[in-house]
Amino acid sequence: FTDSIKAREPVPVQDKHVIAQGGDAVECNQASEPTVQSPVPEYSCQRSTPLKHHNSRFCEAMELLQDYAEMREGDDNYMRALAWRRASCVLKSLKFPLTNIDQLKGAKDVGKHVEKVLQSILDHGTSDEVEKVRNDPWYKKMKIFTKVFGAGTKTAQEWIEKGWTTVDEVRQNYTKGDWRLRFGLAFHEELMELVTRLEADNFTKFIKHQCETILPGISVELCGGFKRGKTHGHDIDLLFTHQSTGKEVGFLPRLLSVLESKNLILCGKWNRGTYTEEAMYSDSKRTKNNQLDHFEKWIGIIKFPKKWRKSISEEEFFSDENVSADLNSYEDSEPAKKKLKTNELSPEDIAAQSRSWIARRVDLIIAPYDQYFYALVGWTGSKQFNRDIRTYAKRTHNYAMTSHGLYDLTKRKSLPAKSEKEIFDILGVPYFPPEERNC
Ligand code: DCT
Ligand code: MG
Repeated sequence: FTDSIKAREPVPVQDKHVIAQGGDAVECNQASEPTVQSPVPEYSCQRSTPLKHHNSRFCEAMELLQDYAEMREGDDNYMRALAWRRASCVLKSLKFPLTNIDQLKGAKDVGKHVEKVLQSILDHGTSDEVEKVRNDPWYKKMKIFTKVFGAGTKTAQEWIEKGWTTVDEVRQNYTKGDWRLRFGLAFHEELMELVTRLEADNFTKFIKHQCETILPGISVELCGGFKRGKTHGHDIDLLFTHQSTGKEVGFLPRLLSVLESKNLILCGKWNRGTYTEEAMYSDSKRTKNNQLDHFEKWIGIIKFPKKWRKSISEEEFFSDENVSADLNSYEDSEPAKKKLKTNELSPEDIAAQSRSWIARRVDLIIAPYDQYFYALVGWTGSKQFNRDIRTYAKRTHNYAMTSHGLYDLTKRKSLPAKSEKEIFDILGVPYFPPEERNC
């Protein structure tokens, strides 16, 4: 089955001078430059935000300031980061390139500080504030270190305090860390190479094929940035469900053992689902073990045979022998095989081997069908879209929204949905397809 949603019908052009889409509007008369029509819908989830837009240079600058604020501790910085992101989202949803600050009159989330930065970029092509951050040695190091799989801002800060400036230096000196960091450091360069859409499609196809024997009827959906139309991403997010709620129980361990038997798993962690009724209304806060939600999931690194980088014929693709043959060429090499079995081979040793695969970050998430469409919205993102639609739900309706569902906090009841469109309808938000949720 598929999520049977048709793309939102384009809003007809009401007047040759006004282009309106999903509540966001641009006044565009011949005599003057276009301006946003007031009021701009307050929440980014009420506006269409395409991947390609007209204001990249402004958004890049504001998101750099957001990034910088996010790396620094404290509530003030958290709020600052959010403010830069919100302003950037407004610019992303404009249907015209900004050429004059007055065009933003009436736009929400564009305060004096934002205006100052934008004005500077309009006047000089750059902003001193942005360039100062861009060249800040601390920021540069944080930027490098927080890209390592498993390293958050705290770990990155710790490495900077040790005086390390490159990932190589960390690799040579850092002996602590969980499995994520050990593999993240060893395979850093490879994991920094973005996953292509073709690789993501090939992997999805491969998984779907395995599912046919493991659990017929299970649905597999490629989510995250790829679902929003991105051609590259830092990982692959696959969401699974089964229309008969309950059938999905026990599926993930079976899929993992198939992947294991084909020697496709480099490392990873399986997390049991921790969902309880209470999680439904306990807002969108992170779970105890710092997970985004309570779904059963596997987070890890898969060994992608290099041939998955290209288009592959059906026959070649689904021949199991081909997948294992590729990997066996590595596994058979002695003493690697023996060492692997006895766990003597370190992540660094594995990375240094000549191999026919590359490391790719993969998340596998299981959603029971009665929570599925909320999970689909959540795992499609973007992160900011989720933030905004959840804030909107709370402030406008007193609903708690998570990837598990929508809960009416006043009436104390949950609001189930049978499609993504229904979720938007319940909330009174115009339906935007994933490609327009790139805020
Ligand atoms: N998500 C979220 N909050 C976060 C992180 C993620 O709501 N803090 C949601 C939104 C997208 C989805 O989970 C997948 O997350 P990522 O893979 O981190 O993001 P992405 O949009 O898929 O980006 P990329 O293409 O780089 O993987
Ligand atoms: Mg992703």
